[in-house]
Amino acid sequence: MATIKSILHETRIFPPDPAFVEQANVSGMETYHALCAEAEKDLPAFWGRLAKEHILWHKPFTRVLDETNHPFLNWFDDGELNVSFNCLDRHLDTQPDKTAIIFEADDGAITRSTYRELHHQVCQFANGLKSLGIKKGDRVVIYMPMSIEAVVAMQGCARIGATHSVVFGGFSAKSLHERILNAGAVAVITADEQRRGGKINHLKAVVDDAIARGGADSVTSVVIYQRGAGNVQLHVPRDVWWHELIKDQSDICEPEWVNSEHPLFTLYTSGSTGRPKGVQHSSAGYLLGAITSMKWVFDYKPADVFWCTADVGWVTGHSYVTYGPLAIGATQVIFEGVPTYPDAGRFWKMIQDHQVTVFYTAPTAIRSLIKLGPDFPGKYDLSSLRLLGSVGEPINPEAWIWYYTVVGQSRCPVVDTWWQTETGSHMIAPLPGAVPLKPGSCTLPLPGIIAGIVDEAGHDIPDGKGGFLVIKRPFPSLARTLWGEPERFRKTYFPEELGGKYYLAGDSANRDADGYFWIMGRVDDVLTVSGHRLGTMEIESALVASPLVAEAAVVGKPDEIKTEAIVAFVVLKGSRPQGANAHDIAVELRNWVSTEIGPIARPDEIRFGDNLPKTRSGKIMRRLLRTLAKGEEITQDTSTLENPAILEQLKHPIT
Ligand code: 6R9
Repeated sequence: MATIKSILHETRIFPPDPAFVEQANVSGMETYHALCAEAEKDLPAFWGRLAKEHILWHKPFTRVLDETNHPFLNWFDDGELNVSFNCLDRHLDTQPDKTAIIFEADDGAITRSTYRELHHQVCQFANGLKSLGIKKGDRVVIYMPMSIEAVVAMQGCARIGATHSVVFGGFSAKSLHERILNAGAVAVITADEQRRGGKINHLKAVVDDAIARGGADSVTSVVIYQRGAGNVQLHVPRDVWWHELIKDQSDICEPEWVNSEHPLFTLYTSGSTGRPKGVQHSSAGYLLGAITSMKWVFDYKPADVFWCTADVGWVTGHSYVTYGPLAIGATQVIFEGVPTYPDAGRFWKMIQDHQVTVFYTAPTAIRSLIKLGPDFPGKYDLSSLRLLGSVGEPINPEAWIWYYTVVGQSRCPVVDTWWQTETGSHMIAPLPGAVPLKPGSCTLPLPGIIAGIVDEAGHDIPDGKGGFLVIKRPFPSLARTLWGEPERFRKTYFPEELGGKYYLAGDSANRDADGYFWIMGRVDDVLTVSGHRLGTMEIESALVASPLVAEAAVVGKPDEIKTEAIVAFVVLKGSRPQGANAHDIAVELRNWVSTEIGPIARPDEIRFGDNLPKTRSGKIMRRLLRTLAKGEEITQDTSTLENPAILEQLKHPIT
């Protein structure tokens, strides 16, 4: 049986503070266990109860789960609702004047929208879309900067039943073109420009370039939100300014009632190989996952100021900016810029200024802020914070400890949330008023999520040995298919070899004796070293535990004796070492890993860079590093790479 060896030994444990437990939405382990037991006893009854409690239905459902056509499942399938109605109209009687969004621009300017105002903005814009002939079932591509308008655009589509497909504003014309074609979009919503870190990015020009590449005749309208000076080439009648479009529109727009399973959005995820996949989500099941996780994992309270730093171009920005926080009626912060502009204290200053209580960001941001400004949090008053979250990659235990002690002042639980574009909402994450935390572990599955670890044949692997992470039973927020590619959906996520019933996440993981999950990385990233299969994450975490190291990525390169040799790409907290100094530090770090976790994990080679190659959502691109480790030229698509210049530094081994 091919298990994956776990070599990380993390023993620190942080039980929840009694005061936090007392006020928590899910308070104490007994309550958590009771919810899990309710779900295990009768899974459809459990989700059916929650769907009735948390969603406003236009037409109530009578059936919860239909598995006849597995893996293409139907949830609540005779019910009707509108997601935008559930995010906006439901608050109009109870809290119309509550601030829904506090928007902070790159230059610090602040704009606010109450629930009443946001409702008006969405209705007007939805009427504008209708005036362009856009209707239920049409696909609309959104290519916008972080802004209140980006949320309005998404909610506006949801209001009229159009399926949106957001493309991150940093993607190239080529990627945008591919996505427009794949979706068969009838419209693109964009802006003249985007401002991040003091730099201007001309979005509309990229849209023009993408459409000019041909085959995009389905696109009959381009709507442009004016963020900057408005210097764009207008292609009339195709192009229309946002402010012109909404000028005479009514601020009342009756929502389009759609079936539970109506596609709310598709979102392209690149994966490590192959063409991007258009992950397609439902309306009701998706919304339910966003709402329950806001309450369980973020322990949402009406007085919270919630801030998820993700761009709406990623799933995190869908579930925890556009949909989850609005559906539960939260006040949230939306930020246009980057964490390091004007300096590495920006996040902390914004937490202070807006009195943020729940803060959710990615390990890549945490690690880069440790490198660039470890003392910055101390300059600001962070006493409003009560909960911290992490998402996107495994958070190395040392980065976790910094986040917990320096940012959270050892007062705020850290929720490390494991989930994916495909799962729609959190899957494995601590409920902060119940589950004791272990740095580096995303802890236990949410109630109703039946997770497991299996080998290549789909058999359970004993605790303590790593294998493939799967979800064994259906849950409402899972993607329904890949846009236009149902067979690819089945083969990728429900492979025959595993029996066809389990959702295969594509990550490797290990479960400890307490049932805690430890994500070891993508399955493609597992190394085979002298007959042992090792997850890259654990070696990286050992490196990051060294006082010298800010970030590390580990890959394998073919080796005649060991099968694979371990190559570590390392970013130091100080500057990049050169010459003999680099050589000495490399020796020191190799020995460090050897003493920390054992000689088996000792890197054969270390290379230093000022940064690591990352995707635009901040994930380390290990496939490029594998090519560099082998000494080969890069032929892969690097269009999603945030910082291509880094590759040059990482090309050569230290001599
Ligand atoms: C939400 C999101 C999904 C992949 C996933 C895994 C990695 C995300 C993680 C994590 C360890 C966490 N990942 N959260 N790994 N711990 N808390 O990031 O979606 O962009 O689709 O990426 O990200 O490898 O499979 P997506």
